[in-house]
Amino acid sequence: MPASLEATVDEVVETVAETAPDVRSGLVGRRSYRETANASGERQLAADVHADELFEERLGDIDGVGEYASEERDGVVDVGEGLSVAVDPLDGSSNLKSNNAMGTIVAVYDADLPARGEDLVAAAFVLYGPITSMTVARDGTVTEYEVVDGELRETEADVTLPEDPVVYGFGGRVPDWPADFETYAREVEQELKLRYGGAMIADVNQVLEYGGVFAYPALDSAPNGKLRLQFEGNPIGYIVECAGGASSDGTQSLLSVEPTDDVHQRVPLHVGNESLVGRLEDALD
Ligand code: P6P
Repeated sequence: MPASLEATVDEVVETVAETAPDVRSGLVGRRSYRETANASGERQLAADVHADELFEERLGDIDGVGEYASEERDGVVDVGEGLSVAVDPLDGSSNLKSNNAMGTIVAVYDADLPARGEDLVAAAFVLYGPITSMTVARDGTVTEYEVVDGELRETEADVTLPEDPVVYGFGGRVPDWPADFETYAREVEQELKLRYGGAMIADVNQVLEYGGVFAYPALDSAPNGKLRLQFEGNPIGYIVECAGGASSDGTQSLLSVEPTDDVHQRVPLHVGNESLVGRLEDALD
């Protein structure tokens, strides 16, 4: 990657880390729903909007960032020239009312939005767990940090999925699963331990730590699933693939999915150990 792009990616990563403590402290007192809904028709918490405003202001100020988009905004915001940043400011924000883990997802594309996952130059997530951590994928490797006073402290270099899978987590309601996915799920639940908490970042981090599979599949009621390609599918697929795992929309890597002109395009999302994702694709054949 050219030095200028590397420098911009460095600044995006540092800005997200600096902003994470403000997002976390801003959760207090912002657990109420607003009258508004986001472009995906989901109710917005005050915390969703607060986090989005912080990221738009600070990421949009970076020289070398040209576009900003987020799950909480209808369209793409032109903020200058350069890389495009797509953000899920508070992934799993419905967990705020029950005081459970949530995250922030950031995708950095060297292309205008909506972009293909193959145009990613970096992706990261912040996990607001007992500890605020940040996981960053760039140049084919994944690094985990603790975020301390907005500073990154490396805790694990070259994060790689363990070979022997341990956990699984599948979204959607069982009666809404297509029959072929349900058959696959019934096999996996005989082999692994259930870890599903309602915030993808926390569940995917279990897969990165212990090995396994996370999916929010196509549903009978929602053939394209629930999660968004630009803000969730591409960055999480990129991170898991950089960690030696696999991603799929059911037939191909999430990074190969053809984007439509809808920045909020949904995609069935499956990520985890290659063996488990391969079995899933065979099951959906
Ligand atoms: P459900 C959170 O709203 C989210 O976008 C993901 O973080 C999470 O995996 C999923 O939706 C949870 O959806 O249907 O289980 O509430």
